[in-house]
Amino acid sequence: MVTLLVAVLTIVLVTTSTPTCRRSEFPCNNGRCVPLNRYCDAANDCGDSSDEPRFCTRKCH
Ligand SMILES: [Ca+2]
Repeated sequence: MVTLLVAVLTIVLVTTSTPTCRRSEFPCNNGRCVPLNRYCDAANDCGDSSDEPRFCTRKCH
């Protein structure tokens, strides 16, 4: 039973610690989420410029 509890706790921890961005959002490196249409728009929306990679293709993935 203890193993099961540990497994459940691990799953909860993993799912809550990972950035939960919507499908329509881009997950920033700093954990923030910005709308995908803000990706590669030459404006630093994340705050750490992770939505503005060096080689922007203007393609939303
Ligand atoms: Ca941007």
